[in-house]
Amino acid sequence: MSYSSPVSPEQEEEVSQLLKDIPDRPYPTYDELDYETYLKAHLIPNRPFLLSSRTTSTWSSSHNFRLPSTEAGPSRPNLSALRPYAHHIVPIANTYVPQYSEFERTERPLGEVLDLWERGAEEGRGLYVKDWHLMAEIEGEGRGVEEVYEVPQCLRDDWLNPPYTPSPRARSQTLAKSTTASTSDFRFTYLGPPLTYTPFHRDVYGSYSWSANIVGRKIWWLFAPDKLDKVKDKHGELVFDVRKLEDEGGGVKILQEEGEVIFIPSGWHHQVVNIDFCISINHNFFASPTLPSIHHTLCVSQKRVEEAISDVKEMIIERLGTDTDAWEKEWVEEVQGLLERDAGWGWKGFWETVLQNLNYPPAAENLSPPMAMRDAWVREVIHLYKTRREWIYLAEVRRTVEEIETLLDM
Ligand SMILES: O=C(O)CCC(=O)C(=O)O
Ligand SMILES: [Fe+2]
Repeated sequence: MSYSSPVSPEQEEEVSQLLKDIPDRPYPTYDELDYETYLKAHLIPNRPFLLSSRTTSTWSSSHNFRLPSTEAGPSRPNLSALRPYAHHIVPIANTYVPQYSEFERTERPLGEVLDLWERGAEEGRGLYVKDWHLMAEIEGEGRGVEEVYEVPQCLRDDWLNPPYTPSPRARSQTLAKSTTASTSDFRFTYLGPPLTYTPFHRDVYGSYSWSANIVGRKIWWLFAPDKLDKVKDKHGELVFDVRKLEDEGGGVKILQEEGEVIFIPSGWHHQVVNIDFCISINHNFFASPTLPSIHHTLCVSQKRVEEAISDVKEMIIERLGTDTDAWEKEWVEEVQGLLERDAGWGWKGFWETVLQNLNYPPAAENLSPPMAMRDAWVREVIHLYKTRREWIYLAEVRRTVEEIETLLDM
């Protein structure tokens, strides 16, 4: 059985409206991108690009997950090819039920969602499987991710995810990373019917992301950090859906064709709508050129946490007084605990990730920035960190930073 399309005439109309007036792409699309161009024209200046479908044409998923379309155009999804993963418990957003600044979220076995889509059930129409850790699941089951994809060469210097290996990961390799934040896995798979979407957002930690369309096409709206003036509501808050705004908020609109990979710069807001039934794979990631902006994003997140719990600071001061610095140590630790829950990591995770990637560079030298440049970015963030009071009060983190300094001969 395959996907039976329950798209209503209204939805078809919506799709054709979305496809109207797609402007020319203001960013390059490469058949092949050498590392030097990637670094100098995109990573460092933080500029988007796309890779053509040539990049993904050799991926297993490009063959297995696609059923040829009846007409010229994008493929249909081969849902039967996803059955081997039916037992994975996957996060699902119901895009028909917005909730606060997200959608209603549930977790279900993938097989149940595939059933709904194959039956053409009404209930399945707005469901979007997102943030499914397919690669981690495959590796956890002792197989290699080559059964799905291959990370493009220039994107292998990835400091946030386990280093790319096509074949099954040796147990020792999985364990080596297990004490650091970089074990956290940001290799996601997304699948959903036409018009399911991801609301306007910026990616975790201020990371970059790349996203490959295995099946179907997506429309992206991209907003550079200095282009956010038209995407705020009357309270000054960022909107949920830029399609509701005049001129769609003035973002750069891009139609990403099947097979193409898009690169989203660090700190850029974006929104994504699936035009066809889509299966896509993305990585959130960063590398040494992004360290200063990741550092900055963590500082901003920390400030927000501090403001949210300023009453706790008063309570600590009341209890311990200000004669010694005991209150400040407790406050700094309290803030880190909440930061880890709120932002996903704190300074411990940040510096352990840096150390880990210096000790075990994830990509070959010719696919990474020159060592002197890498070290200069690391030095820059060490210098910034040393002006913070966490440098004084978080002793364990200080030892990690000192280990990094030794590595860099500082
Ligand atoms: O494809 C989607 O729905 C969202 C992808 C996304 O936000 C990303 O790759 O950063
Ligand atoms: Fe994103």
